[in-house]
Amino acid sequence: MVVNWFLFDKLCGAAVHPQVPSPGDHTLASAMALPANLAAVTHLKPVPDPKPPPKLAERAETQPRVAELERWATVLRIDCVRMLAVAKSGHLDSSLSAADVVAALYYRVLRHDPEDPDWPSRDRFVLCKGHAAPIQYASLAQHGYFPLEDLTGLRRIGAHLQGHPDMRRTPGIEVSTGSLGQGLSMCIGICLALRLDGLDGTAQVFGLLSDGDCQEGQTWEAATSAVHYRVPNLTAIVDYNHLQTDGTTEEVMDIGDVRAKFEAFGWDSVEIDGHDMQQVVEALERSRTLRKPAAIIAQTKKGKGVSSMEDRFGFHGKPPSPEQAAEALEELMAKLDEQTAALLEAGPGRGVE
Ligand SMILES: Cc1ncc(C[n+]2csc(CCOP(=O)(O)OP(=O)(O)O)c2C)c(N)n1
Ligand SMILES: [Mg+2]
Repeated sequence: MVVNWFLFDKLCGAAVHPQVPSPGDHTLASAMALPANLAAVTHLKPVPDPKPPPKLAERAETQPRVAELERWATVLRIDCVRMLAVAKSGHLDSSLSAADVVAALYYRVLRHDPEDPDWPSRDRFVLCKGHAAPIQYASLAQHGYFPLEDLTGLRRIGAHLQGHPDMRRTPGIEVSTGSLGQGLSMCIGICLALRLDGLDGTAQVFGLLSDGDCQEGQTWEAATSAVHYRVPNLTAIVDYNHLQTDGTTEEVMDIGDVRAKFEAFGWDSVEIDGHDMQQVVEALERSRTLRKPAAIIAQTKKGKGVSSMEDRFGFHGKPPSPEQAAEALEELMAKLDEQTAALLEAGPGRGVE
């Protein structure tokens, strides 16, 4: 492999763009006053988003708009590219595929409090497709569960951000995952534990599964048990991107009409476009009002947001080269500029859409 060290040094060594505020500037007003052009930020050091995530109480009062969530999904995608380019290892396209669902959850739907991570009544999020850990790490860091700088330690020996989520190491991780097929069973275990604590009426458990999870028999055993035990507080989201390590899901092991399968198992089951934020938010919020297990089949594209990678086979588990990272960041930064400009134009009002 030919490495463009000049470009790499440039990416890693460039100074923070002067227009990016310091962490102390975390106010909505400063975010709204920020010039839209952030395109010059092309280094690999994560920077705090000038528009910080709303706190739990704020989200309950005035929920973030769809356009805000779309912008935060881009922020998370940018973090993922940076992390993977530094680590030179990990699952980028798998993380990008899930970015919209994860942004909708952490920035709006989940009742979670980074200032009180062990709050008993919190909602639980389980990343069943644990290999997409970077997208969850980015979200946790942006919410202050741990310093943003830690993202650059992804996959380093001894670092707390390992290749797959580890509940013993990383604040905000509920369950250690990575072995495909086990996540939904763990979600049901959490639901049953919440019932014993009298919390299943308030705390919702959200599990994010992949195509590979749905190829595992254990997932369908879990689907049976969720109905058998009348679990009222479970939402399973399938990040159905139709691509895997060795080819399309249809070639590897076709899982067919996953929506119909969950329905046949007795679940409420809907199918959505997993990159349409309005649909994502509506489906997630609706699911918590149902008092039965709910499946959301999110049709997605692996690598979403990075054109060279989007919906293309061959990127699974491969980190971007310095050149690919630079190109991806340029595209995502342009998107972020566009989304920031649109929000500035729309004004600071926040409301439910
Ligand atoms: C039980 C099990 N077998 C194999 C693996 C190795 N593995 C990691 S990711 C992956 C395939 C990923 O494809 P998919 O499930 O569609 O996830 P995507 O990244 O597309 O969301 C495999 C086989 C694993 N993590 N667990
Ligand atoms: Mg897949």
